[in-house]
Amino acid sequence: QEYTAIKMKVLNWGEASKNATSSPNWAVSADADVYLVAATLRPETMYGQTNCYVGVNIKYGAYEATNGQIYITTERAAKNMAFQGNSKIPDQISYLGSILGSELIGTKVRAPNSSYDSVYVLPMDNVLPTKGTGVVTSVPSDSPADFVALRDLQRKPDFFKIQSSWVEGFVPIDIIKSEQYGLQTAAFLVESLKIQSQKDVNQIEQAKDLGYKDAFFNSTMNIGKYKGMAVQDAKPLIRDDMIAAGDAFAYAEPEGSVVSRSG
Ligand code: ZZB
Repeated sequence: QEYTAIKMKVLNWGEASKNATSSPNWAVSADADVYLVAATLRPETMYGQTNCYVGVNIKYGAYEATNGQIYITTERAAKNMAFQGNSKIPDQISYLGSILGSELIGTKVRAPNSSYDSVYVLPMDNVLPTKGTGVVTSVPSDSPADFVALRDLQRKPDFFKIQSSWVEGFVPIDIIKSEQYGLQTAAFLVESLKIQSQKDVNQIEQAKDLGYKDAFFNSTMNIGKYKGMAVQDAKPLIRDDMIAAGDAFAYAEPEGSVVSRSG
């Protein structure tokens, strides 16, 4: 599986990271260049990022990349990156310390290409530790899972132990135009499949499949440099632009290494 790894630079560490028992010294040193790295199959949707998701119980690590920057991912992803030439120590992880997902909540990061200057790290139930980097960037306009998770957080901030200011005002953006679903594909699919919450994992999976197909075959860009172009054609161009800008890098996952919900 060929992903695009999106570099979300840490702008401000949240309170939870400071109180962490495992409080890592790499995070405390103010001028460290630290990024949460999110794996995506949809680089063309980065204009619509409103937040970033982690799993609260997932253990993340900080790893030094070839370029000296610090990447936060799961250990599994760091190993894959090392084999793909993206570790300070060739072919081996360059481990600096660990941090729990719950300790990342409330941290403010830069989401490259997004219309929002900075976004918050938030909890999502369905983040798989065995897929991608364990960090998911959220595009609620086009990803049903992201839409539903953000809506849950906006409805019940206290239940999810987040501050409402981390989700208030983060409105899904019209980034892609679908012939069938309009400018808000995720909302359309969530509504028509009657998805209530993050717990409806099977319907979310179904909505995702419909969303992928429609975006690839029947949609055009509604924003950015390639506005008006078919998504299918814009996708590799936007990916290349982001890599050239230093906002992303290629990340591949060996076939069969991913434990998916659908088996
Ligand atoms: C941004 C995005 C925008 C995504 C979109 C999808 C969509 P798949 O399809 O099952 O192979 N993702 C990445 N890592 C994880 C993880 N560890 N746990 C849970 N979800 C994860 O999965 C690839 C997609 O699942 C990725 O692409 C990411 O969300 C998420 F508009 O990134 B995507 C219709 C889908 N639209």
